[in-house]
Amino acid sequence: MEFAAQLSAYVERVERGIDALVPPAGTRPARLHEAMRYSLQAGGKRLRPVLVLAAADLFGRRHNALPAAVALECLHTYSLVHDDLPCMDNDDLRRGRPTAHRQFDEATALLAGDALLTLAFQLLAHHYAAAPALCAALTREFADAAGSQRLIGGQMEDLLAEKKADATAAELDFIHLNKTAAMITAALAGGGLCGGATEADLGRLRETGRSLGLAFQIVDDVLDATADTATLGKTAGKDARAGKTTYVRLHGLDAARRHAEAQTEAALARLAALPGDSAFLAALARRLAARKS
Ligand code: GRG
Repeated sequence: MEFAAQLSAYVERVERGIDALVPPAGTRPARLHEAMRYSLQAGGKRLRPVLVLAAADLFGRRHNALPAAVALECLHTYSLVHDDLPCMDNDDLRRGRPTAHRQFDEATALLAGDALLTLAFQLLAHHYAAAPALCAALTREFADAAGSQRLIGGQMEDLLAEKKADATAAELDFIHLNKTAAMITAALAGGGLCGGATEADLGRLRETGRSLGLAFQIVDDVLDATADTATLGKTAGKDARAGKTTYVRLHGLDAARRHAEAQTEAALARLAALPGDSAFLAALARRLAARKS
């Protein structure tokens, strides 16, 4: 199948999975479930759940990877909802729509984020109960990636770095590896776990996720500096206005672009060492490097 058709087939599977596995908007308390669905179903690239499904397919899909894919999108969306709150990034626009606290109110957005985080682990517990070893491995992979030493730790250091005149390149790497690459790594490893990957291949998937995640974040920094708000669907130019240390600020636009290319090449080399047909994942990595939003 051609790349674009394969990507939309994966995205459609994810959309159907979200609709089926997340409580309906009318579920009591309706305002909370409406807010959860509002943020989840606002669009978004669905990068992480697509990576889960595509990584599982590399290994012949021993277990249905869809609940894991939806769980990871719930975790990612919770982090966006909380990141947008007034006490963090205080943003008005996300995925081309008003942020959750603008559409509802701050308390509802906070609770919707909490509920999405919890729902991720409910989905794992309920849908992989018949495969306890897989259930434990997925829980460990996702909890480690989203925890205090990875996603939340990266966010904490990001907030601390905003208060400093200049963060160092090493501090910036810590932030990007944890705030961005951890969830992308968890997506590939989670898919590998569902597909029945060996430990060696799980290691290769995690290395791929590290490079892909770094490339993704550097491109994000470049887009923040060069694209407009309408194209991005979120406020553009925020990093520079906030005086934030980014790859672009530390190294300049050209070097940032070269660095993203080098990380993409590293990801492609690691993908090539995996069994199965990794052509879709390789094409996705190239698309991410060239993306405009
Ligand atoms: C609140 C614990 C906590 C963490 C927040 C997600 C996040 C961490 C911050 C948002 C800002 C940011 C630049 C995060 C890095 C990861 C990233 C680029 C997220 C956006 O992911 P996309 O572009 O979003 O895949 P869509 O909307 O397409 O899913």
